[in-house]
Amino acid sequence: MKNILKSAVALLSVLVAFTSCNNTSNSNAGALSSSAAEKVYVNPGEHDEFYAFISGGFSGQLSVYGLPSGRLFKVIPVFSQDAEKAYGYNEETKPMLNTSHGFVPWDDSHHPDISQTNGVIDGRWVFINGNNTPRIAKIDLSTFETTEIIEVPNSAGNHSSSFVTENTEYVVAGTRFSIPIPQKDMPIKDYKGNFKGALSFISVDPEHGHMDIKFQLIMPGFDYDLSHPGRGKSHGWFFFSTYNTEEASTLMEVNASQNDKDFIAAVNWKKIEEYVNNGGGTMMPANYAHNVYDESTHSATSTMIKEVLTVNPLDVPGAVFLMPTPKSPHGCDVDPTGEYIVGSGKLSANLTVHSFTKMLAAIENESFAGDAYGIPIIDFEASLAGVVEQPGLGPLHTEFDGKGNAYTTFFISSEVVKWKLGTWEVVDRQPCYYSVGHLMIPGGNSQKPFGKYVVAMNKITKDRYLPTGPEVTQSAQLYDISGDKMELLLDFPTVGEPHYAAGCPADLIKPRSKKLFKLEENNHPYATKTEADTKVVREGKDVHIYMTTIRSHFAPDNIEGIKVGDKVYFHITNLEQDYDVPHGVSIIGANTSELLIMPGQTETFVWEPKQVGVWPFYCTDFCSALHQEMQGYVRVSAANSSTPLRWSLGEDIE
Ligand code: RUQ
Ligand code: CUA
Repeated sequence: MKNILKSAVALLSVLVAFTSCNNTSNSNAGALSSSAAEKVYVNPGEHDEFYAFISGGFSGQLSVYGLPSGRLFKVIPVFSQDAEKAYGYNEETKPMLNTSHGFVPWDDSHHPDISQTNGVIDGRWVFINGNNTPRIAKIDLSTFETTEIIEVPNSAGNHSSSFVTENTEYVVAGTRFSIPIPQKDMPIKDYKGNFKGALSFISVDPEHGHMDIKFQLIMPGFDYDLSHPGRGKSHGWFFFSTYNTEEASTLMEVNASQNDKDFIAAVNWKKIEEYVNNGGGTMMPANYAHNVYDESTHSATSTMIKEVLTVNPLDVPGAVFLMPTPKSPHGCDVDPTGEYIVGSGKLSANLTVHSFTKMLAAIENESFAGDAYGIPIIDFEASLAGVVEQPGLGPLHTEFDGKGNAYTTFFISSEVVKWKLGTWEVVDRQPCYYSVGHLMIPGGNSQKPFGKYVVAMNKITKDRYLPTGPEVTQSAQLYDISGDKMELLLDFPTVGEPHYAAGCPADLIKPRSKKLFKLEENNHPYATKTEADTKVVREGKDVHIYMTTIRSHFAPDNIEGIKVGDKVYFHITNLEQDYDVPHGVSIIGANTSELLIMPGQTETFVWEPKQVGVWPFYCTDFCSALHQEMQGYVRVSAANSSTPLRWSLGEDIE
């Protein structure tokens, strides 16, 4: 035990030493050529060539940037409440954040992935995982809004997620932490052999994108870290990196770093799908939320689902295999041809690359080196395609340019290293500032990457920006990879931790981007489609205000007869039918956020007035030259008063 501790401390101090030495050597900062500036400069009024969807990490959101400029366009609220957009605050979107643990207004979002058709990104949806309270979200890229969130049962730390198969048949979510399945009260020390890890295959309806958990593969109690789908020749398979194959449950930095090799699990999901379609698997009681936002009612609903189909890997022989991979592999990346599976052993000196073809041959020849809980372990040499020797320290993630090159990030030596698939030779390296995690090449997770730029997403910024107190901005860096040598072009700050990103050519999304919601298609139960239909309705202590907005007034704008103790619902429909004319609204003392209502949309907030008086409300979004006139009053009387309920616009309430 003492020895283990000692070696852990030694290892840690090496890691710390590397990190800090890198962070103080700011060697080539400011050494950019003027051509670098030209390469990222987008003329005022012109558009960027690529969209980059960068996750916010612990902000729980997804932000949209342009490349090469690094300009921020939008923060899309996904797992966290956003007062600016009323997401998770208005009545319509609160159900999006419902879970089996109740309303959960935050999460840690890591890996966005864009939907694909025939192995090529199609720009329809982005999927992203919530780690902490396991969820997968879908964002519609015609509205840039979160339209669906499904909770993942039997999971904890939904980290090896959310990656899509070649035709978006599935978005896959693997658990980082193994847990008792089903959950129960038991001693932690009995982890080994008893805790399990669920790998969830969530089907995606090809038309509407509706998500549904098709099955969960219940695997041994390892930690499932990252994953990627097979593509091309390996379509039908999915690969998951694992660590803690030791199945330790305490002092993991030491105890989960004992084994010389952990595994990349190879899952033939086509085979399991067939098994399940033929009635295989065990239906298990569960309780998880499925939240869907309906664009026509502009409202979300949350449904609790009570069972989930589980599959024991031993029941589907030939479907699951383990490929030994040195030293706690983190990234598990598949090249555009589908032949190579790159395992980034965090504590390994080398990068291990497996061959899909050799893996199949090894399975055929039964070149196995034992098993883990009955799952065959493929002989290490049998699936090995090659090794990139000593490329750097602390490899994490790899992306591909589609021209036979791979780019791997190294956290400890703080660099991106370019190497060649097949010959495994390192051909270039560029420093990152600092401690890079993921990197992203637009389309890099598909058969067709757009190998012009790579974005490096860093964990530490230190001296790169003006100081802003103890917390320095988070940041990403853009490199030109169109030539033989990578060239650093740009640093740009990000919202939240730029954990990972997905990118695609702007032309894929731009033409389909929605400009407004058609008023005649608004099916919100409290929609008001003309000013003539506006009204105020009392139902006991609940008061429903059917209000409209159009430049530059609210209808009605004077309301009387509200009483202390009422619960007042402002249902506001924006009658505008022009691009880019939202109106906002809030009222003094409201315990919720503003509303920001898009043209043709209806949204609702609740106000519980606590004081007698005449209280103003106003438009919060500068919408016209007379925006400042866009205001109104609500008269609040005592609970026992007899002030009649009346409302008006353009005339006095008599
Ligand atoms: S993991 S920095 Cu959350 Cu994406 Cu490798
Ligand atoms: Cu409407 Cu400002």
